[in-house]
Amino acid sequence: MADYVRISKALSYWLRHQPDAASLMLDPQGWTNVDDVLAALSRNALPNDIDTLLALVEHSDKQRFELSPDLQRLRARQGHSVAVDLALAPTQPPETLYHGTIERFLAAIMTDGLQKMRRHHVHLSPDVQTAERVGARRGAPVLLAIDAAGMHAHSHSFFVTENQVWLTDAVPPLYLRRL
Ligand code: HQG
Repeated sequence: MADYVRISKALSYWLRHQPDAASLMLDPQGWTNVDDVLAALSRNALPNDIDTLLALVEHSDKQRFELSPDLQRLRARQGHSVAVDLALAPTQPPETLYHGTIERFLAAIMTDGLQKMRRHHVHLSPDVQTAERVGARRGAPVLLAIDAAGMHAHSHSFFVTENQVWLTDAVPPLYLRRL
């Protein structure tokens, strides 16, 4: 299990932020070659057999990674800082979405709204429990409810990834409510 976490952290870094660090090339949709990934894992003294990689992709708690149907290519489903076009279609969001953060960021968020910071989108969760886990990565979680229906009615676009992360460009303070 510890191996899975180490591989997952390495893959997140390479496939979202620094493909160069592992001599990987991402195509415009963020895909890279599975054989190149295995070679990079090997160079970093990480488990590098295809079965381990398949199991990691399949069992990753958050379904962070996606394999092509022919198992030749791998990509991160979201969370990139390098330029990629995930080719997601705009989708009508549920009435309410959630965001988990921490107290320290709250004043800025209530003034400036939720900003994408270093990612390509603001990441929102469909349920409170997930938002709580996201916030808890940084400390005691503070939960925000987002009036997604209201935003959508005012022409804000939403996208949803296959692992149910909702993405939007920014959330103005008007649509935010602390829970
Ligand atoms: C905060 C993980 C000050 C925001 C998670 C957050 C998620 C502001 C931080 C996914 C702000 C950005 C995304 C403002 C937003 N002023 N702070 N105006 N607007 N913030 O990591 O949502 O493990 O980029 O509240 O599970 O925490 O990567 O976003 O605390 O699904 O697969 O700025 O990342 O998934 O942090 O997390 P992040 P996030 P993975």
